[in-house]
Amino acid sequence: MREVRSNRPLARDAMAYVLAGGRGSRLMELTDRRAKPAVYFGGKSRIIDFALSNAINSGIRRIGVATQYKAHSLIRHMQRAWNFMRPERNESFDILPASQRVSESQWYEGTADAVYQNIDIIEAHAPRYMVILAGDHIYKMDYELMLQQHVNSGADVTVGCLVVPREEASGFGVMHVDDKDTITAFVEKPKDPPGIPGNESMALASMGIYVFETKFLFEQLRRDAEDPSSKRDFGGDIIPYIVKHGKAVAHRFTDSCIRAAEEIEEYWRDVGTLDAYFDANLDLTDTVPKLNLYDREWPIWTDAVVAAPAKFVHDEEGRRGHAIASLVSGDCIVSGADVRRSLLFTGVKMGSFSSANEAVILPYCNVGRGARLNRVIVDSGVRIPEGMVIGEDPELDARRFRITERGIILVTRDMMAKLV
Ligand code: ADQ
Ligand code: ADP
Repeated sequence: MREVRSNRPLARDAMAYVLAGGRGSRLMELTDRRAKPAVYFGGKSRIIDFALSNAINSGIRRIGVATQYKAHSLIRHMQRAWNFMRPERNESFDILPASQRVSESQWYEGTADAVYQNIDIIEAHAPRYMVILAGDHIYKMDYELMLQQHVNSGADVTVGCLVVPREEASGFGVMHVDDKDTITAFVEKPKDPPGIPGNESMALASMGIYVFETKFLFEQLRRDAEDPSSKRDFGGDIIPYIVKHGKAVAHRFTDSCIRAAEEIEEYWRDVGTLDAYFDANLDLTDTVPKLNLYDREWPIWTDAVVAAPAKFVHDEEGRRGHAIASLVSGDCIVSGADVRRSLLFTGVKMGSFSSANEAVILPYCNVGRGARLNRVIVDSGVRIPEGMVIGEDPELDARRFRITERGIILVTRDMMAKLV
């Protein structure tokens, strides 16, 4: 086994490559006009900010982001928030839309193809290691630890993994490992996921994040591109091939917070459904939330919008505007309104006598006078008309808006436009 001796973090020799092309169709109309990584989360961020912040906080200074599906607001966000890299210090930030650079007939076919088609751009940055990431998960993780394990174990690929309940594992790549965490078997999204030997109710699941030496990754991508049976996918093709013909090692996820402050539990969320998205946002309103956004050791970077301070005022009849157990961003005005266990993203205006209870209200919404919102997600830019009540009559709500099995309601601009 080779030990790392240099003090220079391996992250400085690495490039993070974020896959941000997926649709995230289980988020329904929330991803009608934007890719899942562009969906807002946590009061002011977008989902992709978590993977990108992890990369920056880990010390990585070369980043590429592959986009495909409905990438407009994602690209605009990244141009605004993530353009602080300095080429003169060998730093870079490349947005890589599927632009048919290799073949005019092809978009990115699968996740491996989204890297393969940009090999020349990556080569120009000459990173020694590649950290391949998904752009659609909420978690805090130090990739330097994964890089160190990769070098020390002599693996061809290191795969980030989590322990999940077996009945939830069929949406993941599921693996078996030996006592040194070398992966001995890997199946992509099995219908009947194998459990962990000795702990059959749980399964070891891939997080869809991988570390490779760049040279080896390119060899694999070029080999895969010649294989007519391949779907050009990391989880479906590249990783199973290496497990069979080379050395793949599992890296067990540890929350960067746990190292920093011995915090409660490891936090990783897919937020792939409206219910999961709602719960993960609402969790943040707890007094001690599972995800700490106030951690100075591991800040979540995002677009520093120019916004006036949030303001709470009396309405004309002297009713106090207030918010309790809530996250309220800049440019919000709460005027004589009652806000509880809710998130008001940038620029939300709550009118007199209105109320929000367990509401996730995305940027630049206007909640009209006397409107009441209960257990609802309101998409960006929606104007809730005066007096409208949402979340008190499931039958009425189901006719007007999207309502989940658990009764969480989604309201979008398109749905509202159909009502008037
Ligand atoms: P999935 O979750 O199904 O499986 P996949 O659809 O392959 O993930 O997307 C992975 C990432 O790549 C996402 O961030 C997505 O946005 C992006 N993406 C998808 N298609 C793309 C394309 N054509 N171009 C660019 N980006 C694209 C994967 C692994 C599993 C693992 C789970 C963990 O295959 O083994 O368990 O992630 O969530
Ligand atoms: P996304 O919701 O993915 O960001 P848009 O960028 O189109 O998609 O923004 C959604 C809504 O927010 C639109 O109605 C837009 O007009 C509004 N909006 C965006 N930025 C501002 C701003 N600085 N001031 C006021 N409204 C804004």
